[in-house]
Amino acid sequence: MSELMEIAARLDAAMFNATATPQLGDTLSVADAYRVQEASMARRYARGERRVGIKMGFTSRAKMAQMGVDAMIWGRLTDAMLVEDGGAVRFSAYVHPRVEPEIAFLLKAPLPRTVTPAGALAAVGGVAAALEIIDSRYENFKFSLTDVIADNSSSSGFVIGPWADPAIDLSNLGMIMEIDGQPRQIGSSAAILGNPLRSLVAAARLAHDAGEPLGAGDIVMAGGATAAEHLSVGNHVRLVVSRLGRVEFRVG
Ligand code: OOG
Ligand code: MG
Repeated sequence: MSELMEIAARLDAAMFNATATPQLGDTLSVADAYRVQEASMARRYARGERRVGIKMGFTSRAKMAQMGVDAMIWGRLTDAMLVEDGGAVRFSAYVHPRVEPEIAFLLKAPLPRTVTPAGALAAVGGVAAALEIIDSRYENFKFSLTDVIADNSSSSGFVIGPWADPAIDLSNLGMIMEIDGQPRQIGSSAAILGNPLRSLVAAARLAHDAGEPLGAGDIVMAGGATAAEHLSVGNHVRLVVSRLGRVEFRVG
């Protein structure tokens, strides 16, 4: 097995067994880190998981500042990561899960590599309030840029509220994330690159360059609008996005 395949197997096992693994350090190039991500995802597809879209990361200053990483990243989403709105996740399935407020897009048409925000919007069938459960497979939730890329950008779970009309102006929607009824993060969709549609534009380019262009039915998570919050057993997490709606889940 090549070194990249060995790292992919180690990260996949850390995810599967919900056990932290040591950081890789800055030993990989960005291109090799994405090769590791692709190889670790191939292991999941081989176990029957299906790719349903992609997630963008570090599209807001709040997220970059919290994690000390200042470049945009992306990762693959599978059907096994989808948590039903109002449903529950098992804390024991994760290493040290966190949650963050996001906006999700559902595509009704393919996106070319290069597209304007208005062009991207024309391919959107629905937009929704969404929560991302991130779970770094690295010890202490600490990583370098290439570490986190190799680890599928900490993708772990995602919850999507009812799809709303994409004609809603997404540039400045209030977002309140509550845990157990207490507001814990308050922000705006403007924190996501000024408008989450810009994240969709970037997603189209990155997915295309990886040889996996975005198509009808794909989901794109635009990235956290605020810092993430730690999850604990028993938590009830709820996000309300003005005009878009709400989404929630429990931790059992
Ligand atoms: C990396 C993933 C970043 C986002 O929305 O910015 C991310 C992490 O913070 O563990 O999902
Ligand atoms: Mg995220």
